[in-house]
Amino acid sequence: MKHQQLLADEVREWIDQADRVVFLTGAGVSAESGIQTFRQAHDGIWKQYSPLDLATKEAFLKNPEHVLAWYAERRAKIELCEPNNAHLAIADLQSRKTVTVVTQNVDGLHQRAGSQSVIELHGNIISESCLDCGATDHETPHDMPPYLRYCAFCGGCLRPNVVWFGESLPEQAFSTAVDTMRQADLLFIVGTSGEVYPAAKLPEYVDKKCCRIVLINPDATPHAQMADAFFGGKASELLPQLLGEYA
Ligand code: BJW
Ligand code: ZN
Repeated sequence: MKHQQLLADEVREWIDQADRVVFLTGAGVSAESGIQTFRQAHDGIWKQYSPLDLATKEAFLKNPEHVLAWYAERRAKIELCEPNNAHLAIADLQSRKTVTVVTQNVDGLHQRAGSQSVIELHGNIISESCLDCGATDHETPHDMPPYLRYCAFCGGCLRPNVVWFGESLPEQAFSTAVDTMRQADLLFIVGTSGEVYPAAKLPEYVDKKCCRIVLINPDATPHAQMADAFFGGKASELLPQLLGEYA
């Protein structure tokens, strides 16, 4: 097995050679900003709560106040968090490469770090959508009160603009993500357990003849099988080292 330093030099060469660099990111990229991941053994959200009680349409219809209160609390925490060096290193690479971020995160931290091309696969926790007509341009009060409010266009219930289990991903976002993968010269998979579909399937769309895949995660995930290089560690330490500017 290659020493991690040799491998890092090789990845830097891959970056130099690449035009289009794509990042598929998950909760781990925001972990060091203080945002809880979902599936980690000790402190993952789904170790504390059942996804069926909070992240499904059925849960929302059964007890909207409970679901809204949980989202209001998470949103308030996220607003206090700042992008970390992983988000910043990715944004910084834009000055040298065509960079697209395909993220499962709903926290908006890539955009706050300055990334300009961000595809949000699972929506955004800051906005709301209408359960009936899907409209997303609502005047959401800043503190997002945890009681039901209604759509100004059709009167339907407003809900967090995120993708719950059993719901389809936003069509446009997913098809753009597939195209982005197909055109990638280099793909970094960062901070995702690779357990949630269809997001986890996206790396399968890269052109394996010309696109290399680099995995960054403290643990080897199922994506390790298709990766050309695996770096076991934290995104906020590894990405600045690999991408250059923050070393
Ligand atoms: C670090 C780190 C550091 C820590 N640095 N790394 C095929 C097979 C099996 C099941 C399915 C399938 N296709 C569909 C399904 C069902 C389901 C699914 O995937 N279930 C599996 C869990 C079994 N998928 C869906 O339901 C999806 N919809 C769908 O398929 O629609 C079609 C359909 C329509 C109608 C009927 C049926 C199907 C929708 C999925 C929506 C996911 N939603 C959530 C919640 C979003 C809103 C919210 O935030 O409240 O999205 S769940 C949660 O998981 C969230 C995340 O985006 C997503 C992915 O999690 P992520 O980002 O990978 O986080 P973790 O916690 O899992 O991992 C963190 C990683 O970071 C770990 O690996 C750590 O090691 C690492 N890490 N610190 C770097 N410092
Ligand atoms: Zn509506």
